[in-house]
Amino acid sequence: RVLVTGSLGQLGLALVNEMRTRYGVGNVVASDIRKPTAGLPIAHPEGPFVYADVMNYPLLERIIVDFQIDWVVHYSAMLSAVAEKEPARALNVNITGFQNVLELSRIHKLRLFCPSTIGAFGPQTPKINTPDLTIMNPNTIYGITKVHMELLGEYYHEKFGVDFRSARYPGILSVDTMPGGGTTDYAIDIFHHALQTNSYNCFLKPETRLPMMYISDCIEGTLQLMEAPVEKLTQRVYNMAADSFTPAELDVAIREHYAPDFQMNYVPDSRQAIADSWPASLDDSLARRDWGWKPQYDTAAMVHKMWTGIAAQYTPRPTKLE
Ligand code: VAH
Repeated sequence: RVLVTGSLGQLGLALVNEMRTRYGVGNVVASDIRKPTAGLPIAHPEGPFVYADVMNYPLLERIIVDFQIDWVVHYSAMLSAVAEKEPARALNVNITGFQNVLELSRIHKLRLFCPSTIGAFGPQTPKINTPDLTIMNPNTIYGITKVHMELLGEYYHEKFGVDFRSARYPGILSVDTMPGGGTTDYAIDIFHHALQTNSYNCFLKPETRLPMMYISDCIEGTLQLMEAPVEKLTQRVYNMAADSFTPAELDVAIREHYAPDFQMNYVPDSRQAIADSWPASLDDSLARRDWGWKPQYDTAAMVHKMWTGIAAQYTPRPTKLE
């Protein structure tokens, strides 16, 4: 069975829904520090859910033993922008939470996937086609905790044989699930604002180029890496990319194809410095070579998927004729 922490987040909801479809509803145990409220897009609400704080080591071990878990996907984390606002809590959740899951993976011989991020790179990292192995030096709490995660996961693999796997995610665009306090959230917010008010105050500068990916590519790639035969993996942590775009390019795409009088304003805030420390594009050739990574959505396809998917949410359903 698989345990997914952070299962009610932007990515967790999509991963649990897809895993339950593929592996069987009862074989995917969802957990989160939040409660599964009505309105969340939970495709299989009858599936097992356990309210758990990743800081609670004994409770995590209880879940692993009672549910006979053999894979863990550790999605619990505080993302870049929120982690800068609450550093102490972010260190607890992102570092102690991961260490709990990693130690339990060692003791109970679990396969463990924990996502890293483009946020693990820093201002000195080469920005174009950033390779898997390069200067890291992130200057955000989030990035520091994710480099810690990568290094400790690799150490546990080398020293104790833990089957640890990780992929550095770009910003992820999704229609049905909302982002959780990151710097790339503008790329989702823009569609909701454009469709509600035909305008958007973007918190990043127009030319801020960041690697981005559509959520179904992210979930598909994550499952490919999780299911890959271990002998195919030449490393523990892989870059994973699809395309890169800027707020200005989104603005043009929306006005050209969907809303000609859409009004984009630029009001950069503290997230600009975070975005400026990240790469503009990634080299993910090793993921493509080792475990067959192949994204389906480029920027135009992502924009189309986001606009049509989110527009459907704002189109008032025809009221039933009395
Ligand atoms: C964030 N969406 O912005 C997350 C992600 C690549 C960025 O880690 O913090």
